[in-house]
Parts: sequence; structure tokens; C-alpha cells
Amino acid sequence: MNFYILTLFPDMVREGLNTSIIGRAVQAGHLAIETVNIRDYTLDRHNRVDDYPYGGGAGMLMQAQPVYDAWKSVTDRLGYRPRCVYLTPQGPTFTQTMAKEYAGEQDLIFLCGHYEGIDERVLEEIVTDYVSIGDYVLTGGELPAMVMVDAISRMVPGVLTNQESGSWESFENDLLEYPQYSRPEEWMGKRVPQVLLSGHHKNIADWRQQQAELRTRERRPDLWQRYVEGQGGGGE
Ligand code: 6GU
Repeated sequence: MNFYILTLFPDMVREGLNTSIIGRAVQAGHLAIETVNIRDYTLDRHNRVDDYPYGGGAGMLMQAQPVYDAWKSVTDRLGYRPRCVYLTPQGPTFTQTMAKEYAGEQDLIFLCGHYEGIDERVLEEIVTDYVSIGDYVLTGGELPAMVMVDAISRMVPGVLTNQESGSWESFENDLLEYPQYSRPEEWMGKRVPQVLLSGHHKNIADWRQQQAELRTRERRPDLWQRYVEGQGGGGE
């Protein structure tokens, strides 16, 4: 899968994604992550990419032309217009379901905004998806883009090893993960739950399911509600 990230801060995005599992997946050829520096496409002789908003008001806006030309450099090369995600608080909140869906795309473009935003006209022209990562305000779209690339990438076949892609994951069935323990059997006077040492697979599975439910009910009543409704049969 190929990611194209249109940004004024390509170093930040590249540095953030060249490490650990995503970095390994790029090395292995499962993913390609290309940053496009929007500033490279300015026609302004002082390299400006922002200007004052018509009508007045606080802050500066990213201008339409450099954003459009950065996007066009990608779409011209590809010969088609892949989905283009604009990272903005003015969108539905990114979910695991969306991560799985995006992982089915061959190419995906991310547009990272800065300042007070981007001239609306270029958004109308190129953006297919408006996505937020939660109800708080960030200074730019780079971190949200990195969050999305990470979550989407780990759904791409080959990116995770079998070890890493445990079938039992948070959100997989609207439940949080059960608690886990490694050596030693006793630490700071706390013992690993006896059932996990028993070798009794059915009892272990039952215990984990029970813990996952308990934990979800206590920590994420919103998820628990959805889970209970789903069990009733009427759910997704
Ligand atoms: Cl996608 N962008 C910005 N700037 N702030 C955010 C966000 C995105 N999602 C939550 N806050």
C-alpha cells in the first residue's frame, strides 16, 4: 500500500514513521510512505504558502495553489485520483473499522493542514474524506496523519508477524484486551493468576473473556453498551 502525505513538515512525518514496525514494513516493501513538501510547489518568490483570510479574522490560511499542485504531482503520476483524506477536527472520528476499510486501498493521499486551515476551494476540489482523530485541537494534521498511517498499516497483510497480529485485540469485538503477565510468577508480592499457570486452555480462554468483559464494563462503559447490544443479535 502506498501513502502520499502532503505536508509542510515532511521531516516530522518521515522521522515518525521510519521506526519500529512501520519502518520495518517499509523496508520489507509492504508499504511505501512518500512525503510531498507543499512548500516545494509555491510560486511565490519568498516561498510563502500562507496568506490572510478574506473578511479578516485571526491567523493565516494555506493558499489553494501550492496545495493543489502538490496533490496534482501525485495524481498525475498515478494517473487517477485516489482517496484524499484531509485531517481536520471537522470530520468523523477515526475508528478501527475505518482503519480496516482504508487498508483495502492501493494508494491513499493525506493532506495535513496548518495555521488556521486551508482555502476552502482547494478542499472542494481534491478532498474525498474529512477525518478527525478526536475531540481536541492540534496544531497541525501531521500527528493525525501519522496516527492513521500506523493504524491502517498494521491492517495491511504482511505488516505484522503472526506473533504481533494476535486475533484477540482491543476493539476486535468491542471488548478491551484482558490483562497479561510474564515472568516472574511473583513480583512485588503479586502472583500471576493461578489459572494462567494451569495449562488448562478452556479455563484460560474463559478467564480471559470474563476479564475482558469486566474491564470493558468498568473502563469503557460506552464500548460495553455497544457490546451488550451486539450480543443481543440486533447489532452490526
Ligand atoms: Cl485531524 N487535525 C487537527 N489539527 N486537530 C485535530 C485533529 C486533526 N483531530 C483532532 N484534533
